[in-house]
Amino acid sequence: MTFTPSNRRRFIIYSSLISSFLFLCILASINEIQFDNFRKFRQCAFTQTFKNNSTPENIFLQNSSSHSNSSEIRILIGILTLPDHYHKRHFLRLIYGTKSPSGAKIDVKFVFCNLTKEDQKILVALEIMRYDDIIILNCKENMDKGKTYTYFSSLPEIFDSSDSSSPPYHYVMKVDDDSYFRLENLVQSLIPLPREDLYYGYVIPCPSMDPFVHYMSGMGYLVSWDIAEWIRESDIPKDHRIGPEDKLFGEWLRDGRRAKNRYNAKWSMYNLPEPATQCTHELWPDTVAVHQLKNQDKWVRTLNYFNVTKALKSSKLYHIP
Ligand SMILES: *[C@@H]1O[C@H](CO)[C@@H](O)[C@H](O)[C@H]1NC(C)=O
Ligand SMILES: *[C@@H]1O[C@H](CO)[C@@H](O)[C@H](O)[C@H]1NC(C)=O
Ligand SMILES: *[C@@H]1O[C@H](CO)[C@@H](O)[C@H](O)[C@H]1NC(C)=O
Ligand SMILES: *[C@@H]1O[C@H](CO)[C@@H](O)[C@H](O)[C@H]1NC(C)=O
Ligand SMILES: CC(=O)N[C@H]1CO[C@H](CO)[C@@H](O)[C@@H]1O
Repeated sequence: MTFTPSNRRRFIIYSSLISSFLFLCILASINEIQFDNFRKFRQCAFTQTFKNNSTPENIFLQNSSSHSNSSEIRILIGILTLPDHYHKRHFLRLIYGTKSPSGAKIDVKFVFCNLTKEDQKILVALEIMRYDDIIILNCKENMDKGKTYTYFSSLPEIFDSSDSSSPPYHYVMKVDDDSYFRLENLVQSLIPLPREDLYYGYVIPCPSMDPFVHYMSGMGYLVSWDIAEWIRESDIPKDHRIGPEDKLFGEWLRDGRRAKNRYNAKWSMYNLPEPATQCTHELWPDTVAVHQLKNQDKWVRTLNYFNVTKALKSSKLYHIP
């Protein structure tokens, strides 16, 4: 935006509005029980930052519960990928960047191991400066040699911050880069579920509908934060890291008698039927995730089916039939 004098004046007015509003938030919080203070302050501040056109009156009429409140679900979606997959990340940012569901705070982050090439040091650093959505684990890129273990067991330390919400995320996910998650539907499916000791996904083997037999498919699964903490602390995963990782994950939970809450999201999660197998399902409205989007054509058909560009505003700047 250009900084014309009138823009600048507006900017100053908004800034002072924001400051005085924050000040009032602090004042309001002082009277509350200590434990509640920070949350109230955050809600207050959060509501404000998303209003650029509020007059003082409607700032105060604005009910903070409509934006952010303590029942909001916090989810980390970790998409495991490789440092060189720049195009894939660009594409997935487009997909997940368009809309954030109400009632939830979802962070989508790309996860990989140590960088190995000189150009990555510049290119990945630039991405981080621009998007801040990358987690680099302390590991050497591998398949079935413990990346999943490193991912989950690193989270409690990475997000350990005494000033943030507790837990930092209610749920953490490991997601394949050829899966498409519909975040709105994901959140809806999580609302009634426990926020502790939960293991959620598409149960393998394909015909099984019993979430205790045996483990959730690598297309994408979700566990509550306490399970990530358990993975960090327990010897069971630590001593059993090498092998097919998602299957191992199920075995850790079985051997550690964890995840007494389980949710089988079949058939709202499924593989695309090409060719049809016992694991596949046709695209249908009741979908949380589609897997096996191995090429652009499959992505395009899927995104088209779910009307993801329906909200595109009309404008004189472009015309898309
Ligand atoms: C605002 O929220 C409070 C509870 O947090 C509720 O009692 C009140 O009715 C709400 N006001 C409006 C205008 O929605
Ligand atoms: C919190 O937000 C959720 C989702 O937006 C809403 O359904 C719920 O009523 C809110 N709760 C309170 C206490 O305001
Ligand atoms: C990853 O990189 C860090 C810092 O650059 C280094 O200390 C660590 O040893 C590396 N880990 C592996 C497994 O190569
Ligand atoms: C997409 O939009 C079409 C046309 O409006 C509608 O018939 C269809 O049900 C929508 N699909 C989904 C999955 O919502
Ligand atoms: C950046 C932003 O949110 N701009 C909005 C400010 O308010 C006007 C008027 O309501 C909107 O049209 C802008 O999109």
